[in-house]
Amino acid sequence: MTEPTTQTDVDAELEGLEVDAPLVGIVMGSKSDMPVMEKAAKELTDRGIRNEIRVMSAHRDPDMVAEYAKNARMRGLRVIIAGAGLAAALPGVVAAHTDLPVIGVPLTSSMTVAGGLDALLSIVQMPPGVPVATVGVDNPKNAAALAARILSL
Ligand code: RP5
Repeated sequence: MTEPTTQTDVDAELEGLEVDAPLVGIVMGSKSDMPVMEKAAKELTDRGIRNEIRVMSAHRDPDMVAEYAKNARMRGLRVIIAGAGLAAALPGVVAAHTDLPVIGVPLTSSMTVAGGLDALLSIVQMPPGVPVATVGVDNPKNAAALAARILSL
């Protein structure tokens, strides 16, 4: 690729970048969450919405989560879907580091208590001023549908 030399060239370059940039970031706390969370990616892709999917744990990779969330808006993301089980801090920590809308997906896992109520309460009970929109347990498809509605605003 040659260096752009005029404003028109620069605009064309930026437009090209935007075309390829994902609009929705999907993150989850563990590889073990992937079989459920990839349904959000499928739903978005079926709707023609560009997305990316990443594994990062609020507890095991806190620096990675902070960096991802802080850079999200600059990278062109407009909504972040975050799924986690157990003490599901990931959606809240992402919301603490970005002003983009964050949709939390409570997940069941091998050590789940009360059918995912542990993760549900961890995600939905955010302090005032740091909201996470929360969908039902193991329901990433609804998170994708909500992301689509937010993008349509
Ligand atoms: C959470 O702990 C993850 O989101 C996952 O749902 C659960 C179990 O993680 P693994 O032990 O399978 O990595 O942080």
